[in-house]
Amino acid sequence: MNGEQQTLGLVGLVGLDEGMDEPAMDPELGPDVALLRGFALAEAAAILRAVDAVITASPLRKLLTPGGRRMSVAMTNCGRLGWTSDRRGYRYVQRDPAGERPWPAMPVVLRDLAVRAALRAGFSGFTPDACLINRYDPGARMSLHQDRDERDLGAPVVSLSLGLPATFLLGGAERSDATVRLPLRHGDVLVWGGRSRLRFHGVLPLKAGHHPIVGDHRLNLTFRSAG
Ligand code: MD6
Ligand code: FE
Repeated sequence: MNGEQQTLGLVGLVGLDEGMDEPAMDPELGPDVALLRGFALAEAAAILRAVDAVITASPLRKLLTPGGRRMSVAMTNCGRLGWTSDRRGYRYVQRDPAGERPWPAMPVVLRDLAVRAALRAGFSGFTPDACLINRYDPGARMSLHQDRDERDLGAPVVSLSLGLPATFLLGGAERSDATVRLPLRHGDVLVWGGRSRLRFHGVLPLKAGHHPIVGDHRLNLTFRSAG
């Protein structure tokens, strides 16, 4: 655990206006979760250029689960570590298994956004070393899971949504716990950690549509301190 990583216990839905007197709280989200609506809108164009460069260097691919099923979401990474999956399991690796070269460096515009979002949500000292890039085409989904492959579970996960909207399911500590449905739209950033770090979550099948900047899919970037 990283002792510097601390949560101030800020909860809920924080609006666009940095000068707001009090953040709009949403008790539905639970402790140590913040949904920063539109947080990335101002930098969206620069972020998308950076993502394109990463995808050119380390192309998106649909990974195999340890159980042998092909994931519907296409993935790649940037940063010192990248998340991957195959018959041997889920893990973080320093090299892209497709080509055995290091993952592309994490672009400063991405890292900076993640650090500012974490701070805004009450997590100081966030030092992401991994950024997983997910592309959802229509019908792609992510079943309920916990994020527990990271070494430092004291650090939050910062999740940026771009392009088509999706419905995010936020559950509890047990797979069978009830879930709340959160619509995630272009530019939204979801931050969670602390008491919510190991909650189950997933994404419903993406509805077809067209986004004027991103096109016919959704991109999701998750930043973590993995190693
Ligand atoms: C997604 N996100 O939004 C998938 N995990 O496409 C995740 O699995 C996720 O958004 C941990 C924290 C935030 C997330
Ligand atoms: Fe996750």
